[in-house]
Amino acid sequence: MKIHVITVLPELLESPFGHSILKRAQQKGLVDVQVHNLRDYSNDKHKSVDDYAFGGGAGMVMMMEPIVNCLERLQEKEPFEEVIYMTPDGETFNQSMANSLSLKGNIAVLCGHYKGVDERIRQHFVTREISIGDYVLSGGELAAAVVCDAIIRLIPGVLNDETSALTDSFQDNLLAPPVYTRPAEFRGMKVPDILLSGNTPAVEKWRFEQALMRTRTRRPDLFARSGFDTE
Ligand code: 6GU
Repeated sequence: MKIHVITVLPELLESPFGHSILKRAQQKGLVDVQVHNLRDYSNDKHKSVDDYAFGGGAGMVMMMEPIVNCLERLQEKEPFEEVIYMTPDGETFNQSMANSLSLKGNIAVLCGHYKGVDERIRQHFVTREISIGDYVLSGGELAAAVVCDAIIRLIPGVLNDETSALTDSFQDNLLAPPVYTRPAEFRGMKVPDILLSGNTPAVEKWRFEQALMRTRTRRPDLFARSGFDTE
C-alpha cells in the first residue's frame, strides 16, 4: 500500500512515522508512506500556498494551484483510489473506515490548514472527507497521523501475534477486556483467579463477559450496535 500525505508542515509527521510499528511496516515494505511539502508545488516566487478569502473575513484559505499541481504530479505514476481531505467537518473516523481503507493500494491524504482549502478542491478533487472527532485541531497533520496509524496496523503482516488486531477494542464493536501481568499480587491487589487457572476456555469466556460488561457500561451506543444486547 502507498500513502501520500500532502501537507504544509511535513516536519509534524516525521516522528509518528519514524518509530515502532509504523517504521517497521515501512522497512518491511508493507506500506510506503511519502510525505510531500505543498510548498514544493507552488508556482509563484514566494512559494505561497494560501491567500485571503474572497468576500473578506479573518483567516487564510489554501489555494487550488499547489494542491492540484501536487495531485497531478503524484498521479502521473499511479492514480489515487481515494483522495482524503482531513477536516473537522468530515465524516467521523471509526474502525470500519480503517478496515476498508487498509484494503486500498494507493491513497492521498490532504491535510487542511488555516481556514481550510478552496471549496472547489473539495468538490472536484477530494473523494472522501474525514474528521477524527468533535474538537478542532490546529491542522490536519495530527489527524492524518491518527488515521494512517489505524490503517497501517491492519495491513496483513504489520502486526505479529502478540500485537494482533483481531483482539482490539472495536474490531467486533466491543471494547477489549481488562489485562494483567506479573506479579499476581501487588501490595494486596490481586489478579482475578480465573486468569491464573490455566483453563483456557474458562479464561476466554471470562474475557468475553468482561468485554460485554465494559461495553454496556462505558459505551451503551456501541453495545446497542454490537448485536450482543439480546436481553
Ligand atoms: Cl481532520 N482537522 C482539524 N483541523 N481538526 C480536527 C480534525 C481534523 N478532526 C478533528 N478535529
